[in-house]
Amino acid sequence: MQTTVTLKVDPDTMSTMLIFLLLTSLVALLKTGHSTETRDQILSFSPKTQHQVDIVRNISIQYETALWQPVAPHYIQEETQVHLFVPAASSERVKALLQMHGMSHEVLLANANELMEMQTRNDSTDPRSSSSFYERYHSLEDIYYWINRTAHDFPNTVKVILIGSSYEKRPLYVLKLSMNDNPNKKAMWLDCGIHAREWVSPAFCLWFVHYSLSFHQQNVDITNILDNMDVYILPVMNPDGYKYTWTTNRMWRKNRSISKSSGCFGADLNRNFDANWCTEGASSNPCSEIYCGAFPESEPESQAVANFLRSHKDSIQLYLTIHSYSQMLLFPYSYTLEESDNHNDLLEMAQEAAQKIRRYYRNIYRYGAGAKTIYLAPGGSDDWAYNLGIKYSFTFELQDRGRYGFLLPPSQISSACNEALLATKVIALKVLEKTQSPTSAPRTF
Ligand code: 0X9
Ligand code: ZN
Repeated sequence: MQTTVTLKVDPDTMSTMLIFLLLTSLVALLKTGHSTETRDQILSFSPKTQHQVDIVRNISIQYETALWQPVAPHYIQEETQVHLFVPAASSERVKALLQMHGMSHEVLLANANELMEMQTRNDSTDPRSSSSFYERYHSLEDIYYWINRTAHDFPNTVKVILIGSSYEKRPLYVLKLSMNDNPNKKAMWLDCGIHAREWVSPAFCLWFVHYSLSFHQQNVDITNILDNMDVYILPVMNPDGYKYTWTTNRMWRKNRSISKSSGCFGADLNRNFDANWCTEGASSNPCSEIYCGAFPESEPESQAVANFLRSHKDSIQLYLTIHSYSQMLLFPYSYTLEESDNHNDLLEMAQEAAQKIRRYYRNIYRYGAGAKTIYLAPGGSDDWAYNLGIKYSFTFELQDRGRYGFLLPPSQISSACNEALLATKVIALKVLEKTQSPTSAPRTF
């Protein structure tokens, strides 16, 4: 049996109830606001004076924070945006310090923990999940397994080459995609994961291989590229660092070699190549995020890559290295403000790639020589490869521009990779056009 109760409330009681409801929601809101303080956060702010710059530098050194942008305290400047990862434990103190010194801040991410959890969740077993293998981030073990399985599934076109091992003795595997045995075939190189925390980078290498193997003979551009070039892909250049971001510290950048004198870990592999090594823009302090290592190629990871490129320099025409974040297409030089010999060629290629990304995906990529576009940074793999003679050399900085930074949600992997793939195709086709003799011009459909 159903009973209906009709409540009659006079206007006075009604307004008291409304006030009560409002107050309780306000308390709840305040409580939620407070609970975000117990979460790791990403703050954004811009110091306006030299004094504020000094304060921010000190905060980033003294507190257990991680600078996302710029890469090291040295680069913090007046009127430039700082993105700072602040662990829950120091969040209130850091915010108070900023406020005390007249710097207002914006919370870019209020709950970084939730995003980190989302990135490592393996929802492949969840029947409701619609994302594919390539739309998720993968542990190092999964990536090693994937490398083997890919070579096994495509025995005629994919080979695995062991080019060396990391400081902690993990294998550095390169996949070679080769669709035919044409004589004097050209090649391109693609590496990912030089910086451990830039997870969308290895995701791109996997994406590229999958796309190449799925769309060769289907898509005209990738067919042209693969029919005329072998492709060498190193999915994770810094396996020790990558592993460490999965197990211990999500914000780790460098490799994991130990410097006995300081007790600090890691050299920045992108400061360890022999290209004006350890001059302005790198640090000789082993505790710095941009530590250049003890000497050029002191790190087994950069040495393995350099050795491989040296021994294949006659065939490799294009060097591509993938980083994140900030959406940029960079080319040499980064170690000097001087222009490279083929600056205009490189500029034109980067411009065309950026224009296409804008047209097809409505995303803005900045482009230009590294030193002029971002900062002086010597010892980089792109500049070193360029000076070795690989005249088409690019660094891509993938999505986003700071909304999620290194914590790009898995749902955005596909758009980040698709636009980088488009840029790769534009540039590789241009390289073919510029390097091939007229008799062996690429096939057009
Ligand atoms: O500083 C870097 O190594 C790269 N930026 S990142 O934020 N991913 O760390 C830019 C590399 C540009 N090229 C060279 N510095 N050679
Ligand atoms: Zn990087």
